[in-house]
Amino acid sequence: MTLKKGTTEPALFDFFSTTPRESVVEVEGTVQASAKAQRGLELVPTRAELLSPSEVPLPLGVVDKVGAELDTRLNHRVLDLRKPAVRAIFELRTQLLDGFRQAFLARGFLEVETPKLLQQGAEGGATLFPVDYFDRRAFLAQSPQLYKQMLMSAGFERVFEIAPAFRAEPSDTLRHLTEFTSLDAEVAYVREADEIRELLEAVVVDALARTRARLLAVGHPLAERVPVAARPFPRVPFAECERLLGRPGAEEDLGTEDEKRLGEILVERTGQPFYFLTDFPTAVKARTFYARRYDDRPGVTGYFDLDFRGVELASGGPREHRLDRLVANLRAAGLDPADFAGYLEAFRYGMPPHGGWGFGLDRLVWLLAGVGNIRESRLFPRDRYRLTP
Ligand code: AMO
Repeated sequence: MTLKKGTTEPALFDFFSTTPRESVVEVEGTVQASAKAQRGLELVPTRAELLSPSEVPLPLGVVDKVGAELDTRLNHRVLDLRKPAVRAIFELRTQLLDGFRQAFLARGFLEVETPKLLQQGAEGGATLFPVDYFDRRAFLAQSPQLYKQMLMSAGFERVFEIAPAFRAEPSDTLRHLTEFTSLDAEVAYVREADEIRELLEAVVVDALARTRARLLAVGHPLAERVPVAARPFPRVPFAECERLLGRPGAEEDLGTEDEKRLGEILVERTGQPFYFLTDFPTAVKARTFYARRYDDRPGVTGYFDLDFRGVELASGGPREHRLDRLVANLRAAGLDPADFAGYLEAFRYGMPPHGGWGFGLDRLVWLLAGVGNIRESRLFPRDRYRLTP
């Protein structure tokens, strides 16, 4: 907008010099070409109206270059979201969501929405949020795991879901939230892990290509950060990971630090940002009762993780579709099959072999946007300490 003392009508000049920053105004005027203006156009106002004033002082600068602490930014998130660089993260997120949805639909998947209020959890007790459900206790879904598997028995051969997942995750890390968006997929008639991995990498490559193309088309500042991923992604067996970490045969699950170190080694070695960690040992997946066990390969499952530069983005694998084995796995994990009656029923009337994965959208947005913390990938993040705004 062009305001020049002497040339702008005095009342308008006063209006703009006294209206506090960040107020909402309606302005009419003439648009003119201008070499000086950022977008090559300027507005010479003829009328202005204050629609909603902003209070002063602002708790958080919107146009100032000085960065505020993340906590301050999240406490006053609507002001923070007004910054173009912050908004850009959500433009990226929008395109990624659409890219994934299109990639699934192009492959014949049906989009499903499974319940988030559950009688029992999917992934074991520790990270469940209990809620009062009239005179009973219910839990918030940690994952659509049980339902996406049940749908395989319904004859829905390829399903995907984009929905919130809730985890009472006490750890205060850069990569954990208590509410995150999970992109889940499940497909019938797959037996081997590689069939699932091939589908996952195809979906990821396709979703990223769509996202990148859309962002490039509008000259978006984050477009170039979306990688052009090449298939196949490298596959590194778990036993090899343990050798690289200097603890061969330990059969311990990978922690955050292990994933980071592996990321440094593997990205350097393969030149690829995405890679699979494959063949998780049965001992590591002992609690993952729904993971298929192979009679001819007793020590390993087909379970895998998909990592991006040292951060786990997804995990999945072939499921146990044989009812007797599933019940045995539940018992071995210390769970009572009676608590899973609704789930187990789906295995009693014909269940095809199946498999799938869960993919954390927020982690991908966080890493692609190049921001410091996963909290910045959500509009109003939830963590161990934050329940508001
Ligand atoms: P898992 O527990 O590995 O697998 O979760 C799948 C993916 O979800 C993301 N994720 C998280 N993101 C942010 N904050 C969290 N607290 C958090 N927890 C998990 C990660 C992770 O890779 N049912 C299985 C999937 C399957 O087998 O299909 C599951 O939920 O990116």
